[in-house]
Amino acid sequence: MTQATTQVPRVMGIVNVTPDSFSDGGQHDDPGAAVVRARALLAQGADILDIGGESTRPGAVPVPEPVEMDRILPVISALRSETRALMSIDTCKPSVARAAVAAGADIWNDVTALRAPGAVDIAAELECHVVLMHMQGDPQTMQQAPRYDDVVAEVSEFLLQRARAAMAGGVTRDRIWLDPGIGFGKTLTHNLALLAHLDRIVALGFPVLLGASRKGLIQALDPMATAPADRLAGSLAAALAGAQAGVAAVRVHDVRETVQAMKVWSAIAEAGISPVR
Ligand code: HH2
Repeated sequence: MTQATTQVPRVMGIVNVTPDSFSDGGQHDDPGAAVVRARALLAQGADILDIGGESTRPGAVPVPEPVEMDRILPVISALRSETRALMSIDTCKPSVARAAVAAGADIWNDVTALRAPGAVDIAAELECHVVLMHMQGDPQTMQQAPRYDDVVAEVSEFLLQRARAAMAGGVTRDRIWLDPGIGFGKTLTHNLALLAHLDRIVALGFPVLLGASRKGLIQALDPMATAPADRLAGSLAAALAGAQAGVAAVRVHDVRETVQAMKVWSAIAEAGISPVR
């Protein structure tokens, strides 16, 4: 196995402060439990914590803004007082992003790629990093009949357009991350095509975030994996495909195992480019 660089993807640990997330909904849905979970992920080696108060799983019902704020703000404030680790807020609501950044978040992770009214202006004003993710449709309907002529080309074009819109609105280029949105309005075939051609998303010239952890595509390939917690091996396989393609970060539930997989992957990659003496 050889590759031009051995950039090791950073590991973003997922902290869902939600009762209904597809994988861990209800496990950390009070702020105290979420802070305990976040500390554990940092101890396991997470570089970034992604804190979310609204599920985006297929069929998820939108959460009112005050509820989302009550879930995430105490978690971000508590963590900011004790860690310098990067924190992202997983929200599509500009008002929630604004409050989260005021409480200490560094990154706005937006699965709608700043398409809400006023979102680009607020992102520019906040001067935070932004993750622009591709999604076809919305969470309530996105898995009903996703269609593309060329999924890799269309996702790439969308991401580039959103990056241009963000830059035109004042978000600086160095603050923009892209994400192909695995599982967001995509069939198994679409997800696999994107995973196989991640290098084309990386080639757009922005850091890429990959989120495949415990997602439905793993169960589609391994029907025994009905429980999301039983999708660790498939999640690692997808994360390693991302590492090989040069993604900047992977968004995962299983931080310790992912950190270990990345250590082994990067050691092998280093050995492949170092002279053997
Ligand atoms: N996936 C989920 C949520 N947010 N953000 C980015 N940038 N990329 C992703 O792939 C992504 C995301 C869905 O996963 P999860 O948070 O575990 O579930 P839920 O949305 O049900 O809370």
